[in-house]
Amino acid sequence: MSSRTARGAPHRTASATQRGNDHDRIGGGGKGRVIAAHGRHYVVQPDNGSSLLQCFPRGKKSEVAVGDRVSFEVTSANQGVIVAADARRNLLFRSDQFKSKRFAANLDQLLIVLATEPHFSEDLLGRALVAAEAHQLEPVVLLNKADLLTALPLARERIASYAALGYRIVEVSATGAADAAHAALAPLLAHRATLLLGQSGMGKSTLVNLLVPHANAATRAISSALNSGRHTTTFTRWYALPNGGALIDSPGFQEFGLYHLTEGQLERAFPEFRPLLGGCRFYNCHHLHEPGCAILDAVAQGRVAPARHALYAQLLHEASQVVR
Ligand SMILES: Nc1nc2c(ncn2[C@@H]2O[C@H](COP(=O)(O)OP(=O)(O)OP(=O)(O)O)[C@@H](O)[C@H]2O)c(=O)[nH]1
Ligand SMILES: [Mg+2]
Ligand SMILES: [Zn+2]
Repeated sequence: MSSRTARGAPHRTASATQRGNDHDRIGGGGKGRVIAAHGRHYVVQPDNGSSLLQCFPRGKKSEVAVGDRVSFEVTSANQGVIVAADARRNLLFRSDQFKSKRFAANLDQLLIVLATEPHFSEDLLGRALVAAEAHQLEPVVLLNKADLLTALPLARERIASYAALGYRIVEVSATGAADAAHAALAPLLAHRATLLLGQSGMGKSTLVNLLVPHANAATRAISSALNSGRHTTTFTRWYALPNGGALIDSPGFQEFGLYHLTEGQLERAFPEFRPLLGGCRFYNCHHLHEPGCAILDAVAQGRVAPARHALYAQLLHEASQVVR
């Protein structure tokens, strides 16, 4: 632990700052959590309950993510510098050939938010599930807006195959049956850090407002959001849950590159492939065109869905575009 506050930085404990008001703490320091990030500008919530700090990282080592635990020094009433970041348990990010984008760190669970309307992308659902598997996060698929009855049967039908793969599916209506949605979700979220992930307009921020008192996250009707050409939520934000745990809201996404995953990680991220791995004729089988491939056989026999194999092949193709 002490190594994390090294680099010769003066470091006072949180309890030392707790005694004074916000102005007295200038020059002091403490530990806290990064709850929002806008470029190199971070919002840190101090552990001792004092007010939020607008922080920059010290120096150039700015690889800080929402969810990171950090040590800070206070420079003015509501500003500070991040002097060190603790090692993180995990970091969820997406990537393509050119760049990577961090979602959040220190997560336990991924709540993949779908809705009856607007139509959700099955490609993005598949990618989010692969990301959860590869980053060892517990995935939960949430179908929101179950009150929109005309669209409900089709949405259920499109999700059914994921339940058959063993994924947990929860159906709620955040606005139409708010109490029931709260009752279904609160036990699932307690004592865990859960990232809400999904396309724009699925209801992520509406769920945050349901589950986090005083969150006041902006939400917007889809039509006006689409007309403006922007997502309602524009940055990732970490909210502490009243009974322990945290809920992390994120902007809707339209693409989910997983260029950073290796072939080995990819094949193991498909739970229906796992019992078949090792059954291929060639030990280094890519499961694309090889004779005697256990996975291609399973596709041919209808035991693995062609769309799932196609997603695997596409992700492998994308990952091979990167210079390793
Ligand atoms: N009918 C219905 N509408 C809902 C439900 N949940 C959310 N909505 C509406 O869906 C719209 C979009 O909700 P948001 O919470 O802003 O969606 P979001 O996923 O946060 O969107 P981005 O921030 O753009 O990613 C709002 O008008 C909500 O009121 C629901 O259960 N039923
Ligand atoms: Mg939102
Ligand atoms: Zn194979």
